[in-house]
Amino acid sequence: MGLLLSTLHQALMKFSGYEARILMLGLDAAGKTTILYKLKLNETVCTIPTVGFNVETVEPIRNVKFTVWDVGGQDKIRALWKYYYQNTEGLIFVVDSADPERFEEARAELFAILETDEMRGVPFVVFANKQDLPRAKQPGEVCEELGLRKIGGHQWHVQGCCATTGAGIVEGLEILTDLVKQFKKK
Ligand SMILES: Nc1nc2c(ncn2[C@@H]2O[C@H](COP(=O)(O)OP(=O)(O)OP(=O)(O)O)[C@@H](O)[C@H]2O)c(=O)[nH]1
Ligand SMILES: [Mg+2]
Repeated sequence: MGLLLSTLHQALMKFSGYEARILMLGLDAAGKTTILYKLKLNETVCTIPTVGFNVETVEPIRNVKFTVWDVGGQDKIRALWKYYYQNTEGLIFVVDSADPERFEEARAELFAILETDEMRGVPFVVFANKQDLPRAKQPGEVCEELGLRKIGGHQWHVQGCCATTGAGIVEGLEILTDLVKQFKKK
């Protein structure tokens, strides 16, 4: 019975299209892998810089099953990001809110992603991560520094979060889910 229900559930999810491919990008050490495994395992894992990618399917959020691709953000491997754009339905862009010296670099990378054909119209959530650190900038300030209001053609939201405690992550993804649903309807 359990198996039947789970098969039915999977079929329904497929039928209703309630699955989404989510890409998670951001500069190195922003906290992407920490976010991914907080979501997947509800644990704060000890990370090393990602060379390549991690991919996990996480528990459905508002009925949408997310497959999250977390791609390494070190300068030398950012050229590989473009190979993950195809079929992306939502973007998570993670920023270290306590590293304002790199906001400009983060802004340039985000704008470059959003300008590509494959990412046209894809909604995104900026996670203003590391809000636990004393010098972290507020999400509003991160929004200003990233020039998000200048971006047209994409629905977006800025969410303050702390990957190590998990605060704010589900809230941000609930909003991304709503944006992805609207995007998929189009
Ligand atoms: N204080 C604090 N540290 C965090 C937070 N999130 C991540 N970190 C730390 O930041 C460091 C980098 O985190 P990662 O998750 O490996 O960063 P990443 O974005 O995956 O980095 P790359 O794989 O190199 O692209 C680790 O030491 C984490 O423990 C947070 O919310 N608060
Ligand atoms: Mg990583």
